[in-house]
Amino acid sequence: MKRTVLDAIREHRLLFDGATGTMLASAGLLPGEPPEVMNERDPEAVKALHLAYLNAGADIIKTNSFGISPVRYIDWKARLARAVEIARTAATEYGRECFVALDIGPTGRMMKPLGDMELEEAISAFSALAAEGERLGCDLILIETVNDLAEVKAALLGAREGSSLPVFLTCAFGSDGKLMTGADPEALVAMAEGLGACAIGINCSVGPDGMRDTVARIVRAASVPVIVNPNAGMPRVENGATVYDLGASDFARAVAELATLGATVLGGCCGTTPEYIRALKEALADVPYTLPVPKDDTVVCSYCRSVRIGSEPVIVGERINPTGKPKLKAALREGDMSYILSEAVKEEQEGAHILDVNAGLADIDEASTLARAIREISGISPLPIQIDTGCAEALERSMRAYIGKPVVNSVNGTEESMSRVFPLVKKYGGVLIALTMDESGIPDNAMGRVEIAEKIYAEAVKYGLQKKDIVIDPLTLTVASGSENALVTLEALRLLRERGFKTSLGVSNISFGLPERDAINSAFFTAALWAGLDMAIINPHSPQMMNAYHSYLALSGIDEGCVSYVDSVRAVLGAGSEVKRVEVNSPVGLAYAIEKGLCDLARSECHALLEKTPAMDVINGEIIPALNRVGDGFEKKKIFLPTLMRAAEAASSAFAEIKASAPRGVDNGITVLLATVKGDIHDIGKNIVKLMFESYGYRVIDLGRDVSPEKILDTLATEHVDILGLSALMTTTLPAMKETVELARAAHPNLKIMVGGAVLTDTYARSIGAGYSPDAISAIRLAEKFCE
Ligand code: B1M
Repeated sequence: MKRTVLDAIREHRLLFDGATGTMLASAGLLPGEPPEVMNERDPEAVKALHLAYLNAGADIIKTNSFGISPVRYIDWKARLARAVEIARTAATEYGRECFVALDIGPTGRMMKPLGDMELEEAISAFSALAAEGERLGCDLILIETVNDLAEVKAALLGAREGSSLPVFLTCAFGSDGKLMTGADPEALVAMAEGLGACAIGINCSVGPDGMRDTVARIVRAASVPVIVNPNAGMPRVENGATVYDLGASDFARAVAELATLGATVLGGCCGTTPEYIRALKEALADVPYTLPVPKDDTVVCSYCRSVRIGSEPVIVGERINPTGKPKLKAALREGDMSYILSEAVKEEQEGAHILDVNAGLADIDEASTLARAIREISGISPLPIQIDTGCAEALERSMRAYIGKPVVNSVNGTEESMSRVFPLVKKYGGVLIALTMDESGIPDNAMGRVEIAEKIYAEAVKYGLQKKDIVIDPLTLTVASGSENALVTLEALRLLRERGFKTSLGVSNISFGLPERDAINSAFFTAALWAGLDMAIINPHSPQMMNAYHSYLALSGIDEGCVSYVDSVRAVLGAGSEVKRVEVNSPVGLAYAIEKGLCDLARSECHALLEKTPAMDVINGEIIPALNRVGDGFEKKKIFLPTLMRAAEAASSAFAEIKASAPRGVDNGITVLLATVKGDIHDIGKNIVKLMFESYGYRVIDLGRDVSPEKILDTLATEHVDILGLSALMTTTLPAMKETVELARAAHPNLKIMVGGAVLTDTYARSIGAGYSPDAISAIRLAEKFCE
């Protein structure tokens, strides 16, 4: 029987082939054409390329199908069949052991919330491709060049649902070592391994030299083989053609160095040729082959942040749980996400590392409420989520939709619970909290709880789960109902730690039914931390709890130089034993709401402000500075695209309030045509300028954003326009502005033209023959001057 690619990998290093698109260009692929057209136009050329790579030393060839997808082509099945047939024929002609990888690229559409692609739509597309690839005889699936963690999830889930082939994954990391949506290598590995990827790595991007750190981090995190398929250096455009600076031998030397870090499957991407793969094979001859070492790290992640459990204790915020919280209950019943979102933001500010989310109310649809709450919270908070539910449907829906690797709260030692929860964790990935109770209840002694932990673990292994993905909660019973209760839990923590388990506790249960709960909670919390607690589910708004936490970090030597302790000091003792809060980042205000992406809060704060502040002051004093701070954070890679988008949405919500309250001026008979130029989707500034024009009595024709010069010229031809106003926010869209101004000027020599937007200067505006206004009010002044 033929060996599988996974058998082969266990025995020797495997090489992928190199570029397809850049190679096919020399065989007749025209600029701008997708490489898959060559499967129809010249199948022999594609087969010759596969054979050239195999003869150069490649063990795995990629089908020429990167762009083939149900999302792009109605006849995708026929196209895919052609691509696979050519690769299979080449493999047969080659005659020696080699593997055909079904090459799957991104769908080409952005996933929600960055674009309009629903997760389920993407999953079905990937699933259909994988099923067809398996049917056509591929040996493995390679998902490559994906740079959004949401698409990685859709692709892996789809590939696993559609086929039983081994799934390999390579992502296009930026030079900052992150995916476009902010995921670091640890987050990618955590999520992808959880979703069953058999090998994980990096392709395309910055060339082998710029990948070193990212590869080292993937190798440190991954238990599965690591793949490295780089470009032949950073692409550059020279005389209209894309060129790559690394020659074959330099490329081979650089990739061989990455092999010494522990990468096991190597090959090339754009700009590499069979010569590069041959050189790589030679360069690797002396590099010893090592298989990946299984890692013991317990890691969860959100779309952009990973959290390691076990190195130092982590805080799980418990506030988004309706038990005993009437306001949250009301918010869940009414679907009021703004309250839930502000709680999430506050917990993050207070120092939580993970957010527990529970929507368990008897009289609501828990499955859809929980999934919605998790989706919305993930949109504004970078913290990983702990999905807290006892409802099977709610758990599956939330795990399926969550972009990242969640904590799953919880399973217990009953047959019913384990058989319900383990398959879901195996399918979707997650770190599971296991409660030490079973059909006989909660043992009253520490050893009894440890035995249940061992039983749960033994059963989990049967489902293919690993110890690192199970965190044991030895349970906290209130000390009010049994004087031994705290001691039993603390002893269980110690015993569990000795047996190599990571642990979690819902700490506040210890004080149930007692007054001054924080006093008992914080004392117990400290003791639990010293007993080895890894994950504490607590109320991060409690200064006593957070002080206990930071004191522990300082006293245990984790917080070197007490830096985090000093930073965290936020509570001072007042008269008697009363603890007074010193507010940090008070969670109010329009600017705050925009920066945190809280749309409802932005709207209500803006509404309140407008009662006492002129609209222009609200815009200039709150909205623009907040957006500038967000833009700054984005530029410095402190925040990522989804957060930027949420902030923009919140700013637009505020702006809608301003618009609704703005009086329309008396018609002055002058018409302004406004547009944001082609390629640019920033329109908040343009909308402010529009509002200003309207309130001064101008008639405005607003063509919106990303507007082509042709559309502007058509409108100028059909409408009477006195002033053309163009906006652009990016250096990359300045050429479109120049082109539009030149065409408009040529067609209408007397037209008044003004331009604006953050990247523009007076000098640039003048150089393209337009007037410049730095802000909305100066746009009015300039228009007045134009019309004098
Ligand atoms: Co993006 N974005 N963004 N963005 N975004 C910038 C512009 C950026 C500077 C952020 C950064 O990196 N620091 C950067 C551009 C870098 C550059 O080229 N130099 C950037 C980038 C890179 C991007 C993406 C490429 C990110 C990505 O996908 N990787 C992407 C671009 C997609 C595209 O356009 N093809 C992108 C996307 C987005 C969002 C969709 C998330 C969102 C826009 C939502 C929307 O507009 N509906 C967004 C936002 C919000 C910003 C920042 C944070 C804020 C822009 C803004 O609204 N400012 C921005 C950083 C920043 O500027 N600080 C940034 C407030 C607004 C009132 O100011 O538009 O300047 P402004 O308008 C002022 C004046 O300039 C003037 O009056 C207004 C009021 O005073 N004015 C005119 C404007 N137009 C005028 C026209 C006139 C007269 C005056 O006459 C006609």
